[in-house]
Formats: sequence, structure tokens, C-alpha cells
Amino acid sequence: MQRYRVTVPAGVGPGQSFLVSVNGQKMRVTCPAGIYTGMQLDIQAPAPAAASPQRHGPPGGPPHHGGPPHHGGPPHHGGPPPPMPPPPPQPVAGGNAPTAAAQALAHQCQASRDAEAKLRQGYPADAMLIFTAMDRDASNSVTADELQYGLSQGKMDFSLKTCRLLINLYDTSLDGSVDRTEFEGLWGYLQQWRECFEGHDSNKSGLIDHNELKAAIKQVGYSFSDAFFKRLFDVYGTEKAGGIGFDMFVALFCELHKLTEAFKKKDTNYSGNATFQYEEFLEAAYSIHT
Ligand SMILES: [Ca+2]
Ligand SMILES: [Ca+2]
Repeated sequence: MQRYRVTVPAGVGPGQSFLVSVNGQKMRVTCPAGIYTGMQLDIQAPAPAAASPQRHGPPGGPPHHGGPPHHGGPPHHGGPPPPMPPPPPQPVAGGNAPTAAAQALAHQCQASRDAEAKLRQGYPADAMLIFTAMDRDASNSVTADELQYGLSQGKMDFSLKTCRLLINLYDTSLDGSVDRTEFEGLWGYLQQWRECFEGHDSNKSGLIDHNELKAAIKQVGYSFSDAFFKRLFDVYGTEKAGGIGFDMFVALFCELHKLTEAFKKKDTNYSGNATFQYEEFLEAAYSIHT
């Protein structure tokens, strides 16, 4: 068996099959999950039969120079010609008639790719264009993985953990991803934190130092002791870089928000004091992940 790379033809999506021609043999390939029109896919197919010593070129291929195959005798030009590579498999038209739904999906995927290319030139003002670019599988929802990839296209390198925090914060339908409406909130939130971050990053180093973090947190309305500021800086800062990058800055505020909300549920009269049972405390602490 040999591995061949094929391109998924137009109108074919996950679960649908299409025909390819490998070494003159037609075979049916089923498109796996997450692979759509235009994407490449590796398949296994029988290797071409070994060329006989009397015949150069692949079996079934055209004879050299339009004439009959050479028989015996020394090869021309002092050496045998390099073996011809097997012909690339070609999708065969009409293997599986695309349905209207598959065509619509292919169209959406293309729209996503076009929008993604624009993303690399800078984020458009319209959050819905960004949503389309990030929704790579045209599922009408953006997952943490899609968000991470989409942000990286706009030169915002976020960890998957921070992307999950952002998704969890705005996934009001609790289906693990954000739809268009939820995304609008998420994107607005991210823009606000970006302005806040850039506003406090006075030397434009791309990192927030201890004092800049303190000012940012105070501006947002949180009031902490110096010891706790130091604790926050130690948790989210990277010792090597000497500051907090935008990724961890966003993670910090997502987690702070979640924990504050969990506390407020028990501090019903806003006294700054709350009583937790052991399991309630654990529930509150783990709420940052949901
Ligand atoms: Ca999606
Ligand atoms: Ca959702």
C-alpha cells in the first residue's frame, strides 16, 4: 500500500464519499470529520506494480516518445531514466452529486477562508466578519480551538486555556461554543481589555509590569492589598519575561470575574464577608472552569 494525497472536490463534506483515480484504478473515499471542499486528505491505495526491466515508466503509462516500449539493450544516455512517479490521483466528476446543503456548506467554508485571509491584514470593525473568519467549519459557532486559531491569524497569541475561559464566560447556552450573539459579547469584551492593556502598558513593551497591573486593576474597581497584588502578579506574570502579556492579562480578569461572581452569590448583602461550606468553597473555586 502507498499513501496518496487527494484534494476533496467541490460540494463534498464530512461523511460524504467521492471517487478518485489511483494508478488507473477508481476507488471511493469517504470524507472524514472536519475535512471539507478544497482540503487535502491522505489515503492508502495499492502501490503501482513494479516496472519490468523491459519497460520503462509506470504500467499503463504512455510509451516513451510515442513509440513502443524499449526491449532490452543498454539504456540510453548511460543510465536508466528515473522511475516515473505514479500519476497523482484525480477526483472523478460525478462520483457523488453534491447536495444543496453540501454546496451551501462549501460556500460558507470558502467565505470563512476569504474572511480569514482578511483577518491577517487586521481585524475588521464588524464582529460578524470576524466570527465568519473564525468559524472555520461553518458550524455557526466558534469553539475554543477556532478562537485560538483565529486570534493567532490576527497576531494575538492566546493559550487554549485563555480561549476556553473566554468561551465559558460568554457561552450562555452552555453548549461549549459561542454563537453569533455570544461572540459579539466576547469580542467586545476582548476589545475593552485590549484598550485597557494598551492604555496601561506605558512603555509599549507588550507586557504589564507590577505597577501597571495595580493601576489597571484599580481602574476596573477592584481593591486589593499590596500583598494580594503581588500574589496576582506572581500567578499570572512570567518570571522570564518580567511582566504579564495580554493573554494572561485576559485570563486574570476572566478568573477574577468568575471567582468574584461566585463569592457574591454567598455575600448577598455585599458586606465583603461570606460563609462557605467545604463543598460550596470547592464549587466556587472550580467555577472558573465552567
Ligand atoms: Ca465552528
Ligand atoms: Ca453557546
